[in-house]
Amino acid sequence: MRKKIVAGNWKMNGSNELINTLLPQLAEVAETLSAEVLVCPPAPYLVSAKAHAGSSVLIGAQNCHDQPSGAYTGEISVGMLQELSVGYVLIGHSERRALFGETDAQVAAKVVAAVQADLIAVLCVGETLEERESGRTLDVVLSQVAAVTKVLSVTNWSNLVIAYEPVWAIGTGKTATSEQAQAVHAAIRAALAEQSADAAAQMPILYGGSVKADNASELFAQPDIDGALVGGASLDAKEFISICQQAG
Ligand code: G2H
Repeated sequence: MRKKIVAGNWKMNGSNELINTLLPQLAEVAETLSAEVLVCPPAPYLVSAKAHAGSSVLIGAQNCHDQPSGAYTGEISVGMLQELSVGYVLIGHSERRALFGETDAQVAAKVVAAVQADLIAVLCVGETLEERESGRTLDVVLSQVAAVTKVLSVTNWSNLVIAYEPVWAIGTGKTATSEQAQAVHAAIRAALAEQSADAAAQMPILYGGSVKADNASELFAQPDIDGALVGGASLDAKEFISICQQAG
């Protein structure tokens, strides 16, 4: 039985005030849940987020570099995250891929670096509207997943979480129907099972893309949807807490 995970991706949003108010409220609720609750604020807030999150809310970064150190202005290494006891990192979010030109190869290198530093990598994959409408959803998504699984040994898959986020559903208010999402999640799990049935059965696969309090429970009821990666709705304490509670 896979544990549900609800992760909040604050993107380039947030403030000291949001850290100080939202996280303690969330921590109180998260203590009562069996689902894991993860919050990924912008990097400058990681330290204070850890301090306000208590032990019941996990804290993650939104990105990392694949190199351990060097002349990479503006970047963050996995060793730095490790030193801050930040245990999770989002990798390959569609905004990173589309706006910052991250390729499958770079995403895979980042995942390997994160896993080698014993972080949990949340690998984001998803198709654009054009790719969906031309019938290429599974080709695109499965090749994004394969770019990582071909370089990450199955013994390290326990440090991997996959987030399926159709690009056309991100921040648009359009959510994939629970059936559309389930179909892609099941296809991802089936593709993973070709390498290891056990590791595939244990892999958490989250759905992301305009998840809100009023569509979460239907998504969570699907057999291969193990939680959510939540953007906009994770900035509102009441809304995000409700999503976490629906995960159980
Ligand atoms: C997808 C999601 C969080 P939103 O990017 O990663 O954002 O819930 O705002 O669509």
